[in-house]
Amino acid sequence: MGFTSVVRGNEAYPESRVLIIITGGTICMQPAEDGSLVPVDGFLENAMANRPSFNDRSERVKLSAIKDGQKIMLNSLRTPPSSYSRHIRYGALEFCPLLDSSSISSVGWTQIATTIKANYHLFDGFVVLHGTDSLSYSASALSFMMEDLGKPVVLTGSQASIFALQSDAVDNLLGSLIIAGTFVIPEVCLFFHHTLFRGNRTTKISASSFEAFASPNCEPLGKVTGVGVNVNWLLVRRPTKIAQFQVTPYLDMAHVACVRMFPGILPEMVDSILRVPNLRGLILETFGMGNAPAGVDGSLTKVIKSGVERGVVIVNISQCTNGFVSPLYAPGFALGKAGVVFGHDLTSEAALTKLSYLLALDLKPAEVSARMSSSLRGELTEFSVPEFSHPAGAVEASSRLSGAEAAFTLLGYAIEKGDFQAVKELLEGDNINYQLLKRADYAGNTPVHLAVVGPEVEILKELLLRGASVHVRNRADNTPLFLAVKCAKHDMVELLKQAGALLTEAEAVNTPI
Ligand code: ASN
Repeated sequence: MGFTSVVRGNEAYPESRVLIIITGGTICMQPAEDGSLVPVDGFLENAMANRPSFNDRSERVKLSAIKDGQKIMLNSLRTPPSSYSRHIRYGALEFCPLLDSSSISSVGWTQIATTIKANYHLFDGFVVLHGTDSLSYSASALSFMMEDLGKPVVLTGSQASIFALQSDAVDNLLGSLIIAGTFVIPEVCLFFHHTLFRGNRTTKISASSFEAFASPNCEPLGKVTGVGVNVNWLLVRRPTKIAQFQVTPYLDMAHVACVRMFPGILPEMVDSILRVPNLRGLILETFGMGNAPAGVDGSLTKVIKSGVERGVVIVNISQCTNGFVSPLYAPGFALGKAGVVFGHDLTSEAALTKLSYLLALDLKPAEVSARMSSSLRGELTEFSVPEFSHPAGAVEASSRLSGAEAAFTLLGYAIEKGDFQAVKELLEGDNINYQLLKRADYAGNTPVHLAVVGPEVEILKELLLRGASVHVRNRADNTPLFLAVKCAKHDMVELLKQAGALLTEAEAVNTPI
C-alpha cells in the first residue's frame, strides 16, 4: 500500500505479542518439604526457557509492560513459527504470592482485569495461567468485568504440574499461546485438553482427568485438530457497537450466596441465609427445570417471597449440568410468582459472578433481575432470538469458497469507490457466515484496512457495527489505525479510536495521534 512497514521480528515470519499473567495453580507447582504441592515462582525461566517449543533461542528482547502502574521492561521468549507462520513472543507477570486457585477471590480478579487493561495497548492477546479448581469462576468473573473486549484473553492451567513426567501442562499452555497470538477472538476463553471454550459457559467436571472442563450448554469455540485450530467463527462473539474496551474493576462478591435445594430442606435454613446482614443476591440451585420444594403449607415459598420483597435478587438455576430452567411445572411457576428470576441455562459459576457484577454496578434490584435473564457476554442462551436463514446458508461449501472470493473482490471495489449501498448489500449476504469481514487480500489487508484509506467514513462504521475487528494487522504488521494516521484521515482515526483501536508499540513511536 506504499507505506513503510513496521516490522517487529527481524526474520521472515511476523511476531505476535502475548502477555502471560501467572496466578498459580498446579501447572507451576512443585512438592514442598512436607510433600504437599505448592506453586513455585520463576515459571518463564524454569519451565519455559528450556523447552524448544517455547523458546526458539532467538535474541531475548525486552518487552515494555505495565506492572502496578509502573512501566517495566520484561524478559521475553519467542516460540518457533507456528503452523500459522507466526512467532509468538511473550513475557510473563507473576502474582505475588502465587495461589492455589481455591483461594482466589475478587481481589485476584481485579488484579487480572486491571493488568490486562493497563497492558492492552502493548500486547495482541493475553494468557492467564490459573489453577483448575476455581478456573470457571475466574473465567466467568473476568468475562463480565471486561466489556467491549477486542483481543483474546485465554485462561488455562493443568491437572499435572509442568515439571511432572506425564502432564497436560505443555499442551494446554502452548495451545493457549498460539490461540491468543493468532486469532482475534474478542472473548474471555478457557482452553483445556485441545478445546477452546467460552469461559463463562464452562464448569470443572473432573478432579483428575486431563479432560477436566465441559461447556454443557454451548458448543466449543474451537478445537485443536492436528497442527491447526478449527475456530467456530459462527459462535465467536463480535462487536455490535462502537465502543472502547473497558473494565469494571470490582465485583460485589461479599453480598451474594448460593444455596443448593435438597429434598426436605428446612425453610428456616433458607430464611437464615436470606437474613444475612446486607445480603443482596442469592442463587438457588433447583431441581430439573427449576423446581424447589414449597415447604409445609408453602412455607419455603413464603420465605423466598419475603426475601424478594426485602430487595434480595433471587436467581433460579438448575442443578442439572445440561438444560435450562423454566416455570413449566407448578413448583417452578410458584417461584416465578414469588419474584424469583429465571437464569435460563447459566452455570452456577456464571450466575454467581454475573450477579455480583450487576450488584457492583449499583443498579436497582428490578434492573439487576432484568439483566440476569438476558445475555451480556454470551453466558446464557436467549430463547427469544429469532432463527432465520439466508440464501447464502444454502450454498454448498464448495461453491461458497469461490463465491466468497468474488464477494471480497467486489467489496474491495465498493469500499474503494465509497459505494455505501453496494457495501451494505454485500455485507447483508455475509451476516450468516461472517467470512467476508475476516477475509484479507494478498497483503493481509482486511475490509477495515481498505475502508480507512477509502473515501467514506460511513462504510467503516458499517463494517465495525457488523463486527469487524479493529485489531487485525496486515502482512506489513500495520493496524488500520496506523494506516489512517499516515493518510491523515482524521475522521477515520476518530472512529477507530472510539471503537477501541490502538497503535502497536512500534507504530506509536513517531506517530502522534
Ligand atoms: N488445586 C489446584 C488449583 O486449582 C488444582 C489444579 O490446578 N489442577 O490451584
